[in-house]
Amino acid sequence: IFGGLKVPPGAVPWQVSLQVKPKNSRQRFTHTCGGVLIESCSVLTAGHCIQSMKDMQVVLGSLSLNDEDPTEQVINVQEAILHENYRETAQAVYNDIALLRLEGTDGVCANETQFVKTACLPDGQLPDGMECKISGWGSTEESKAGSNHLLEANVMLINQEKCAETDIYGSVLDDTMFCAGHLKGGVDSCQGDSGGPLTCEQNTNSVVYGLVSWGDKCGRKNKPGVYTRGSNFVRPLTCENEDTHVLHG
Ligand code: 4AZ
Repeated sequence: IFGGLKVPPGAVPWQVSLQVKPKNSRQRFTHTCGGVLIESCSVLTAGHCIQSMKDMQVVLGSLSLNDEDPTEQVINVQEAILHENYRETAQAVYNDIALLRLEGTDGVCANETQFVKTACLPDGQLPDGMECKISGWGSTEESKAGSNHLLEANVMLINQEKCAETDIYGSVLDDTMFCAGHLKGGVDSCQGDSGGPLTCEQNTNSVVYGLVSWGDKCGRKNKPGVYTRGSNFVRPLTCENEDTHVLHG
């Protein structure tokens, strides 16, 4: 995340670190992408994060990649399902979404805690200009490595016609994507944030409106982040994940 701040414990409990290692190798798992927990055994990520012939695991409930958080849950990926119309060109990535099925028993994979919760799925479009949140362990500058600590930033939903203007992204932009960020630059997602959440608050619930997908570098003027349009791919469901405050005394 370019221009972000550290995420406090439990503030983005649906954030996943998708980690891979070459199949059957003794190498360690390394962070490659973000993801979003949407059900106990289901994680959404970007299609371009799925590389074949790799062992994959997800880490949930973690803030720091280097240290082992006592709150973290590490779960193997059983299956990765890439969108059937996923397509990558030199200019853009289309239908950039994949579903990860996690290993578990009796439909329980991730255990819900204060630090691990599901995000809600979107049930339609949200207004241009709305402020939403992005998060991830990706680069903090174009030429820098990823962040050890999970970072977040606020971004604005950008009008689709505006973002398809020639000085921004032009006609490569389609309905499977939308732009968010700040046209003046400075706050953006970046390499290593891919697949992670763009959530917007709706009726006090956090809805995964987008997934970090692509962009022309990071944080540049008139080059906002491009996100996979979640509402294009899911059926709406009723969902709640708001903080419930237990009152004592
Ligand atoms: C990347 O390389 C990448 N500024 C991800 C997000 C953005 C740019 C690049 C958006 O994975």
